[in-house]
Amino acid sequence: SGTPNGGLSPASFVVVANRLPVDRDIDEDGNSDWRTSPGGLVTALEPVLKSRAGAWVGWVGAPDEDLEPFTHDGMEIIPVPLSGVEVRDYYEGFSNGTLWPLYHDVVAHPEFHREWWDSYLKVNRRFADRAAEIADDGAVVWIQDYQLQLVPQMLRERRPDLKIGFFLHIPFPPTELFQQLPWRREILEGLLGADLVGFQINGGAQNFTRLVRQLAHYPTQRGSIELPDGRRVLARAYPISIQTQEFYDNARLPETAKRAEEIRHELGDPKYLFLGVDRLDYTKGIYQRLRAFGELISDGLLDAEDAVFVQVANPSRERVEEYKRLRDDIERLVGRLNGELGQLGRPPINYMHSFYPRDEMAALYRAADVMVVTPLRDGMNLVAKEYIACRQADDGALVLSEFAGAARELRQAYMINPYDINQMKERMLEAATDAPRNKARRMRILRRQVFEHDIDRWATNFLDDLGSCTRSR
Ligand code: GDG
Repeated sequence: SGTPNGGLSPASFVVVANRLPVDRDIDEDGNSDWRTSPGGLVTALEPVLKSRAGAWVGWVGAPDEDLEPFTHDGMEIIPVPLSGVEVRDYYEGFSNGTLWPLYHDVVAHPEFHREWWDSYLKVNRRFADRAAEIADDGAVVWIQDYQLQLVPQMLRERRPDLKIGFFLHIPFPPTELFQQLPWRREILEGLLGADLVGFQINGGAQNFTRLVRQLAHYPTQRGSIELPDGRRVLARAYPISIQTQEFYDNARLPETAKRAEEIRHELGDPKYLFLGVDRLDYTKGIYQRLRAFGELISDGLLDAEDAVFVQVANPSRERVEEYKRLRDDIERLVGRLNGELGQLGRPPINYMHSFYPRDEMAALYRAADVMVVTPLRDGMNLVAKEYIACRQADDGALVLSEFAGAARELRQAYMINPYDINQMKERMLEAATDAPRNKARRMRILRRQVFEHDIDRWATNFLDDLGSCTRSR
């Protein structure tokens, strides 16, 4: 064990994730080059990877590509190939058509197909094999998210010398829902291959340990699970965060301030600028929030002269049926509301189905008076934290769903239940029109929370705990 192939040196720290931390740039002459992907997880783990001779095992994001391992910016990149059929069955199918809706409270209907499961099994095995080949003796391996829940056990079988951590970025569902899964036992055992299983919130860790008791009858004591072979698994919450200081600094730049002003001006200098930023996903409650905003205007509680909603919805999982339907529904709603409530050149809803550059996002966050985050269920929701981080003073307002993981920490937000449209309307209106001193009191506490708990702290907490798990052998 521990001998890597391909002439790569063994890694003492390995990240295993569905996607690699690099994107390919192709220039005019067709030469390709690699760029570190933007995003908090990658940026947070990069220093750890560099200082510990780290490797990252993941898929490049395109089907049918078998790339050799390479070094990028001090990290070993270990690509895992997926065929077109596997992208359909493992990724779009089992990961996003079965697990995603099931783990998000079945807000959409999960589909169970045996071919999808077979593909999930096969692809998880491939990830585990790559990790087993690259990891040095006694290395630390950190597996990420719902696409790879079988990897911990598969890896442990081949490499019992490793310290294995797993982090779930999405909610872990109540046992009543999880039990629907025909492969519930396999997934449970897959996760129990880890020494430490991390969740976004305590509720997730509790759902998991309860499930372990009910389904596997293993004794648990608080977050500690005892397996028949005497091994112990720890289940705990590690709320993920963002690079708070970077967001703040980027938003503080004079260019960003100028752009924020421009945006407000282009929107007709509204008194209240509401903002939503999401992947176009049915868990995010985009439809519900736009309906609430539309009703505030049609009820005469907000004036279309004063209030504008900007909704950035970036394209996501576009080949999955449920996502096509959602897009149609939202676009029909936006068209109807703008048609009924808008005036020439002044649509009340500015809807963008596109991915925004990072700087433009910072300007939008800075420009917005009310950030509207209304998921029906969300593991954490980083957008809420990013908005807070971009505030330059104790101003602005966050409307937040109690069903986002972030609600556990961001208690001073204007909290809503996205299923209660009347309450959502009231709170959105309150957030817009509240006295500055009330907003400041809330925002001061929110900012302190997000500055004190950034993503570096998240990674350090997880890795420290994983480090102190006793080796099983
Ligand atoms: C999963 C879980 C959990 C979005 N649009 C643009 C853009 N974004 C960036 C945001 C934010 C990220 O994407 C979205 O993160 P979220 O946390 O809001 O949601 P998911 O994508 O569903 O993430 C979630 C997360 O994993 C981490 O564990 O919080 O619960 O579902 O960073 O800023 N960025 C740019 N342009 C866009 O148009 N540049």
